[in-house]
Amino acid sequence: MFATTLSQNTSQITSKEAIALEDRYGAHNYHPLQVVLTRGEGIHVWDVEGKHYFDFLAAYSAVNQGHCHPKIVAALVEQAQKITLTSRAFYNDKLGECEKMITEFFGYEKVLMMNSGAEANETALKLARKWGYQKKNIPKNEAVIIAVQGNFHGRTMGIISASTDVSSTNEFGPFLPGYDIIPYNDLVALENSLKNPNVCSLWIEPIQGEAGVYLPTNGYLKTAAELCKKYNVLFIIDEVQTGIARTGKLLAADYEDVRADILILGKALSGGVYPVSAVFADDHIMLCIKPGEHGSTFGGNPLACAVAVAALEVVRDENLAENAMNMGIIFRERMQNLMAKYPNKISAVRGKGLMNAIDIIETNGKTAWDVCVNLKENGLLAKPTHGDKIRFTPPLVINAEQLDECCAIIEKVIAEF
Ligand code: IF1
Repeated sequence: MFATTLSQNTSQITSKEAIALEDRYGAHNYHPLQVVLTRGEGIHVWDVEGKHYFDFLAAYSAVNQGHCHPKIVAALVEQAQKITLTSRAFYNDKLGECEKMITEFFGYEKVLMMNSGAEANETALKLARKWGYQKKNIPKNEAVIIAVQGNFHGRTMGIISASTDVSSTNEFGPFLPGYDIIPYNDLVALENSLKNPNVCSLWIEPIQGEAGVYLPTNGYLKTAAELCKKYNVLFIIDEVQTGIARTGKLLAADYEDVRADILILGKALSGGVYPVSAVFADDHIMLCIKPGEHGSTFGGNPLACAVAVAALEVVRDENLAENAMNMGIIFRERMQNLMAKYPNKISAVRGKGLMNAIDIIETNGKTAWDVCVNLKENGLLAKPTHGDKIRFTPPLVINAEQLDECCAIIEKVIAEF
């Protein structure tokens, strides 16, 4: 049993004080669970009173390598004492080496490094439009991007312009034109939309994370890729949440041997240590953007590069995809048994690798939120999404013994629910 509490309150502030400060001085753009974290290590986090929790969110799958992974932190610290930011007005000794390593890691000719997942998605959309005008001869300003219902790609204006989630769009209009939004996992609707010669790209998540871990039918990605090829349309796959070993393969698209024309990564590309995102494509696409046409102050900075290389080396050296695959099988079996035992409390179990979710049936006014509060009281942190779904995405370094302990906590809380 891991040491469950830190010996003393290592922080100078109480939970109550920290929450009050955020309430008074911070925007109210989140509704966090009432827990104030001060330390993380692997799958473990502690609050300011020293209470231990298993982290089953991993910062929405940004901490796949575990909190404060020593190799990644060492890379950060070492680089931080040399040079952190040169801007792209000059070269530096880290970017080229990082670009070589990560393009070989994912099998692309080129990469454009950004910071947040949203920025990488915006970059991919701009790149696809450029390609559409230069290579598909789409009339200027007529390019159309196919998005799908239930998507989540970030919070910027260009991205929410394609959102079907009212909490992402309400009172943020007017929106960017040039999207055709079709149902997810619907190949008939997709082919109809692709027939429009002004379509430059299809843009989807291989599993819809925010929507509640929705997996498309087996073969959807493969056929979508074939249809994109047939209609000369770029296939953009957003693996910000599903990528980097989360689903049991390096990329979720690997399950169907699909290679995106434009691949988007973020989150765990840095192991949660620093904001790093990236857009991958081959030369005939990537070189449509010329010098001075796109950029970012921090994009591809030396610190980000040092961290990204270390973070990917950890994924490779610690076989995190294989572990996610194996632990995920155990986890879903435990959840399916739990659902069989309490069919009036859990209505669905979904997922791949260590990207899983359960649907909670509201009981006596108790919701998924209440389950997460009880999980917290029992030492496990998870967050509901869209009301009745609870996403379970622990760091991919979790071992069988820890997983058993965490499943026992979930089973206890559901039994008492
Ligand atoms: C929030 C959600 C998850 C993403 C995919 C791009 C981005 C995300 C597939 C943008 C980001 C984060 C954002 C964060 C919570 C979290 C989230 F609930 F919002 F949707 F994971 F499901 N593509 N997802 O999942 O990356 O700009 O944030 O670096 O906004 O509350 P980002």
